[in-house]
Amino acid sequence: KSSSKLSHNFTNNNEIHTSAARTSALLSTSIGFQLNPINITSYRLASTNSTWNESSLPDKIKSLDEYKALYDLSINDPERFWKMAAEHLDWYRFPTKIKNTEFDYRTDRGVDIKWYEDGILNVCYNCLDRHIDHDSSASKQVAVVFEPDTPTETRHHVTYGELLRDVKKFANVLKKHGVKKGDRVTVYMPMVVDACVALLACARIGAIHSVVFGGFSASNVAERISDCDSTVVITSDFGLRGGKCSPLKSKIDQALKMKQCSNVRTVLVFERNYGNNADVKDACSDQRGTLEWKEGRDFWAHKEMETVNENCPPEKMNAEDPLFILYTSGSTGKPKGIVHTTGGYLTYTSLTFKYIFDYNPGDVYMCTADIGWITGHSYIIYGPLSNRATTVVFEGVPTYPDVSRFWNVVDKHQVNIFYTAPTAIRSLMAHDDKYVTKTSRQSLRILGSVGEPINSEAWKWYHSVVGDGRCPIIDTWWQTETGGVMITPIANAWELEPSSATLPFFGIKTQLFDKSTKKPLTPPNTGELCIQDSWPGQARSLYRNHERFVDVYFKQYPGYYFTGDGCEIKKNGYHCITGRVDDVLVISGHNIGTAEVEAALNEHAGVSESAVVGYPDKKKNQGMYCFVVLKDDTKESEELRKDLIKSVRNTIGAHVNPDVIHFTPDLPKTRSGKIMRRILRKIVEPDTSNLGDISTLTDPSIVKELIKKSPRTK
Ligand code: 6R9
Repeated sequence: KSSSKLSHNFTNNNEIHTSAARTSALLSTSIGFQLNPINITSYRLASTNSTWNESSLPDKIKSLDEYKALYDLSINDPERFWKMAAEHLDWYRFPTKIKNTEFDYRTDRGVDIKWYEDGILNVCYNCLDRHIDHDSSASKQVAVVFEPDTPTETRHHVTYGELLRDVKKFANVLKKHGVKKGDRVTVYMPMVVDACVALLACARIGAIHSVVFGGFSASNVAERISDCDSTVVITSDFGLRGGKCSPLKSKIDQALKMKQCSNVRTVLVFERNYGNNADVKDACSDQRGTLEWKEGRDFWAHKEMETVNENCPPEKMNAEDPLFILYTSGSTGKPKGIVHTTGGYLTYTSLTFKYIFDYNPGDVYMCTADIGWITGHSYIIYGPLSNRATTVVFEGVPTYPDVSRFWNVVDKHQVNIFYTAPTAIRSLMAHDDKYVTKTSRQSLRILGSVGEPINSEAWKWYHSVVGDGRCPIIDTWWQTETGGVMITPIANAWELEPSSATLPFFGIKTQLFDKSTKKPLTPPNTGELCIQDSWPGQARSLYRNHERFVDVYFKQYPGYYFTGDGCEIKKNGYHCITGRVDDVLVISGHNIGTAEVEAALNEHAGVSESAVVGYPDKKKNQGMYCFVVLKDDTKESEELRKDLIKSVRNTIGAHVNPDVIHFTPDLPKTRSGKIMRRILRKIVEPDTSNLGDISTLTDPSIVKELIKKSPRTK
């Protein structure tokens, strides 16, 4: 372990917990956490005497004290903090201007965000070449461990040297097909190493990638291709997921037949061949050889790579040049093309990865997200690779071939840091613990969570069963728009509480507001979460639609970035995200967060998952409708229904009375695992005539089932 450069000089004027208390908390065999006995209410409000006198940032954040000293610096002197952070990267020209940002739309300048604006760097160089330039042994270090959908498929790990070679070649293929700096390239790929090659190659030549999740329908891809006007598409013949074949190339063929995609001139197709086990058939075997091929437009990537040379100098990019566009799965309206830029994004994802996950050289890190989502961008590719980490690319799903899959992969690759979503945790928790406990998991050191609030039952199961009570749970709150993690524990630096993302990362100043009065609230309190000042990783705009960017994020609370999430800040300063603020029910004058009710339902021993929505009710303003998924071994019954209503009343209060409990085997979810509440609301309203686009659901058929069974549609 590298030692921290801590000899800074700050006086600790708070009763900070001792590291012994923390250690005992972490080692405790039962649950392994304890409520924080100390008062850190003032962690950001009070003037501490903590100062940071070093000229560079430490390698690790080891305690709350260190955090406080650096946090204060990051808020009081962001220029100095973010200059030190930028020193973690290699620049062709180190920036002289660090921060130049305006959040207030009412000013002459309007909302305008610039970081490191005169700096010059290349993201791909920072993720690959520089590790080898600094230490030639890096070329032999494994950069990406590929774990295919079918565990028996044998695959080679890819070293930094190999990855760099492939990226350079593929970058030259892009150039050969006329792709230039600033051009948009749509990427529609399965979770394979070639997806990393595609993104890094774009970054190398300054092309702006726009990844569209491989589960999206042809018309959704078409919409995203045309919105950013891509002329080149990178895809794969097939993808494999959960033993099923996904014909990606043919979806692109369909998309490109639509008028709005007439500008696409080149499709580069990676081959998803079946590793070295030629004797094993995969789910796509029957479909191979049936591909539609348009001469002059479609090219095999591997064949093209044979025609180019291996030299490809990285393009010198301005820090504010766009790196990528990523469309957020819009729950309403047109998808938003979130734009991230080069210098600030990489500085932020790199630093958050390093500190939050306490990455040590040699660690194997695994994130189960898909590269089609921001988590895949920031914490499978850019954050880990810029830190010279070994990152696992997992093609499969948590339940195939069986529900031990994650833990078998952890054992197989000796994964030390594991990062997944609550939805996966809850689905695995519904099965017998033996599927977890029969695996070793001894390599695990840190467990992360992202994507939605993690209810305390899931948190505790993740902690005690998966992590054997030894691994801290890093509940990271952030968004596509924020680029990187915003509110989070830092592994082993302070105590945890179930369902709390704990404290803001460096440079992030949170502010709660009252939804109706729009007035700022002083913690402890619950309100709408805003961020007071800019951070380098934040989105700069929506692609060619700055006005909508300002409307959505900067108009509700002038001068602040509005997250759209509700948050409780507790007495000890810990933050608990309560869910989207648009998911609040108003029943008989009481404001009830649907997330709160869901958490209460999920605490019940028989419940695997739930989703709560409101419907119009003349008497009470709204009625409360609860969709409930039961665990494998639990049967629905009238008694259970009553029991659930009782436990919600007991947990939240007698004013909270579910009107309908609807047992269902599943919920409509987006491919990223988020429950599509928009559809549930329509079902219970009931207004099923126009459900909108349901093609982005993992299983659209569930919607019909729900309508059929709902008492409100009868
Ligand atoms: C990274 C990502 C963003 C929304 C966000 C919030 C929810 C994400 C969370 C969480 C509670 C967490 N969310 N992480 N809620 N606790 N740890 O998921 O980005 O797909 O844009 O979603 O997800 O509601 O506003 P994105």
